[in-house]
Amino acid sequence: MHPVRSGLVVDRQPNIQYHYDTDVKTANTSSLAQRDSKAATILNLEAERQASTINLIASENHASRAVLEAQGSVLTDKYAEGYPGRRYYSGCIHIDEIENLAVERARKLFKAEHANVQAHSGSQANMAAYSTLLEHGDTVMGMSLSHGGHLTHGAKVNFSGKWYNFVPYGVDRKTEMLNYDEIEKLALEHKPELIVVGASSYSRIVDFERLGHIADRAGAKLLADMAHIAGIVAAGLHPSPVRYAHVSTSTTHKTLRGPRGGLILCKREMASAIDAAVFPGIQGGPAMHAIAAKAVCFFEAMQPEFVHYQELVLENARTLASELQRQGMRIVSGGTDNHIVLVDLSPQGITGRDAEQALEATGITVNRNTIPFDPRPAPIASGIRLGTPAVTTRGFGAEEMRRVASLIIKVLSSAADKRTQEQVRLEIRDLCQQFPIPGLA
Ligand code: DSN
Repeated sequence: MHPVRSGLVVDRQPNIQYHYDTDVKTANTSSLAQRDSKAATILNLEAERQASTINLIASENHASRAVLEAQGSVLTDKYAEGYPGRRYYSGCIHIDEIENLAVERARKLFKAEHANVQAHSGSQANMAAYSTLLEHGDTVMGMSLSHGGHLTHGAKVNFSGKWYNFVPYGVDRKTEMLNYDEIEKLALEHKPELIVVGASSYSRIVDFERLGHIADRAGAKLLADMAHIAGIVAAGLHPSPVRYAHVSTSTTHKTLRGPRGGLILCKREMASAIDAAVFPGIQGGPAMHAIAAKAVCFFEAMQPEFVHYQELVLENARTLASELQRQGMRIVSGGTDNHIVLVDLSPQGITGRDAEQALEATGITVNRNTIPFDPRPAPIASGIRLGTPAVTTRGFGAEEMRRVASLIIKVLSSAADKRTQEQVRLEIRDLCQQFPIPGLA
């Protein structure tokens, strides 16, 4: 056991015991259970873990039963290298239909001239975009990982940082928000071929229009990675980058609430180059079951209830941030405009890692996160990143968010002893029982 300055006690080798006594209808594993009981048991345990804990990981969500069905379908079996109408395999008649459906829906949803739905992930979407827009060694500007950017925006350990000359930009020290004048200054100084905008832990509106102007002035292209905010953009509640960026990339499983996967949107004149960069450039056969699930996700995102869902995601994030603030926590940048709440734990003297572990032990899942100008390395970090997409899908509203904030404070408070932790754990279990996960119900 290792006491930290605040008095928070964290087990360094946690043996987290989940108590799965909720009445969960677990994943549909009947055939699996007969065929492979070990794998089935693990899947059921994961379903129960999700059902009986509060998921505040900002990049996660709960996909609908329809999305899960499409993903677990017969399309798993089909090879389809190539694109609709020009495949390297026969038997692709329905594969073409489903990919065309996904492409058309993505284009309509985001008002894009072209969509590629084959990228297996957000990282591969970015890799394909870079290989279309850049030569190895080119200069690129991207938001520093430690200020909220992404691994593929130039981190030294990633292909992006190894193959391209990334010049990082960050947030303003005082406001902890993007400073567009500074970005412009840097762009005019370095004259990059590309400016990448997008983030994994930035909770404020991104002014894509302004960044488009900056890129134009610097003679650069603009790539917008909207993975985190794609669902909010689709709902019209955050400005869309699609008009301003030469290429926009995304994942489909965060606020967009679809299957795990990538998406690329671009102007018509770049369509063939982007498609060729994905296949045969960096990928072989597309994951057609995931593409079918993306088609379903885009359909769901076009429904009026999806806009309402995103409104609640934003409202819940604001409630969580203001309640944590009211109870003495420091929120990076002073608040949130999206689904993310970045909490700076340095005033409490708690590390992100300790907070993450203490919260997990009581049934609240978050991730440790560096804060801008963090003196601690990423594996320890001074903050935690919270997000509201998953709990909002479950039906949490303002009242539940206020309760969640109080539970977080209780767990992280110096007074949290074993008895308090057990009380919190039971309260979380009760709360979760009232809000079943739609895909598991
Ligand atoms: N790892 C994702 C996140 O958690 O934000 C980004 O790819």
